[in-house]
Amino acid sequence: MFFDLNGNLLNADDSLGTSWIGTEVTSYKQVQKEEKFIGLGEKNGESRPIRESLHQLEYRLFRIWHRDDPLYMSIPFYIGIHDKGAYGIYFDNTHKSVFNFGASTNRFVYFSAEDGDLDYYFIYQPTVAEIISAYTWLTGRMQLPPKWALGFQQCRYSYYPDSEVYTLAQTFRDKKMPADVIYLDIHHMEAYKVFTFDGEKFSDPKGMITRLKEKGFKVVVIMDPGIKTQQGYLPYDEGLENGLFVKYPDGKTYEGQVWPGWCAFPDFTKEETRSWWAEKMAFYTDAGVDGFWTDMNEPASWGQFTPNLIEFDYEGEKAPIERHAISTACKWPEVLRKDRFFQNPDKRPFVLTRSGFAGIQRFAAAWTGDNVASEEHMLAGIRLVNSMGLSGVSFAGYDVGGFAAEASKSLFARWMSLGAFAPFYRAHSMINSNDAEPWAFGEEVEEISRNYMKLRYRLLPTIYSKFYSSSLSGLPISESLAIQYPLDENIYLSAFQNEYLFCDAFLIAPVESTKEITKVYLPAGDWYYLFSDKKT
Ligand code: MIG
Repeated sequence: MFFDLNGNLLNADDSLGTSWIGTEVTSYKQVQKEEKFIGLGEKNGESRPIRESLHQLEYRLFRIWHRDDPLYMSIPFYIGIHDKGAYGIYFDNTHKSVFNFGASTNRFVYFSAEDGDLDYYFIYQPTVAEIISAYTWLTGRMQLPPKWALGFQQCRYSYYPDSEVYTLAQTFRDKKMPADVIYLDIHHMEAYKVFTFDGEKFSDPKGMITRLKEKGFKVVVIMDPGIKTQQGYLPYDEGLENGLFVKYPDGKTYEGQVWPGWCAFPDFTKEETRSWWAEKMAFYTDAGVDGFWTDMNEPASWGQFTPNLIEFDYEGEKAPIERHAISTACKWPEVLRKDRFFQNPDKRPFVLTRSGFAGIQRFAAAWTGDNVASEEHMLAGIRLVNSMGLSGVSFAGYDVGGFAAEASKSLFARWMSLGAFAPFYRAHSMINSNDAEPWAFGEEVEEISRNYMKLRYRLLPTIYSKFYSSSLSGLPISESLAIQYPLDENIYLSAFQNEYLFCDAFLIAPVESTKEITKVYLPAGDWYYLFSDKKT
């Protein structure tokens, strides 16, 4: 049982306490009166990424498993809120886990893992904000990213060849739309092989990046962890020769299929692999690449069912994938943070990741992965980002405009305006989809997009300051109202569940682009209209 200093009961085990069934370990907890549960990063347990309410964890079941899951980020941390106080629980176990907040039982809530230890941290602080701060004290905080990473970013699967990339950059400038970053998705590589550029599509990568820099753009490239098993391809030969790949217990290299075909997977739980990869990064930094986008790092492979018995070195201890699937999810982005491959040690790295575990915020920003161009996904993305913020990941965003399917004009315009109030502001779209740049939806949408992009840049001093304070406190930039108003029942109503605070200053009330009017809930405090300064 956990009490505060005044004797208020915060949390207690059910009489079943902790139990084992085989290797599976479970902790059963009582539920306090009217208790709400929030957190768990990006997980929501259902088909992605619809959440029913802000207290989405109630009555729901969540599985955490490091595979190519529909929601990629695994953060086993949640916060319980009731009228006697709030607390956080961080279940420090990387095995396949379940968090059951009352699905099919009215007796208790529980969390369990298939294997491993029952190590959990119970965090008590007087406020939800301080709980998050304490949790990030433990698991780490975002390092201040370079300022350009706070600007508008344009992505597509994929922009090529180089002439198309120039045109894209020039169009932003011609149209006076502020933007800082252009992404190169997987087609920049030759046959999807990491550490290569496709010589036909990009004959002079360094020259191209220099020219883009002259236009004020940074270039971020995608990196997939799979290394094509092709003799003569240096990264494969070196990895094989030096034993840097993940192996079966009999010492044979594990191979799975991804974009390049059959691949071997670097074992990032080995220092040798990490320094090897860091050295190889010179390939990109020499060409002038400024940031890296780690994808498919769950790790994903076709079939999505990596055999359980493959082994990771785990700093010499040897551990099966269930213990260290976080190798590629966390250790890999960590490699990219290392200053050693940046010629200029003062340069702040920018890494964007799809996958991660508790603590990933130290190494990378996160985006919510493949969403769909729909009103529901637009709003769900906001809740996911807010939920990641509750779980320590401050620098997060979603694919503005929707990755799969086609956005309507109104949806795209609304998404661009909401994205201006997301920590990470990037438009992205799927291969073979229509053009989805901010000017591709007609003049009116272009004008709306430009206005919000400009507003974003006007707010940059505020946003940058908030990033700085978040790097010190661990508190989110995009903030669920449950942090400041945990006992206000209204904020949990589904009508208001999408509202959030941005940079401590703005109350954002997202609404479907099909709606002309909506009810907004104003929590306690004085509120002013942004565009008129009038008090509400
Ligand atoms: O199997 O690199 O989520 O953003 O454009 C798809 C291609 C692989 C998934 C990422 C998406 C990216 C895409 N990638």
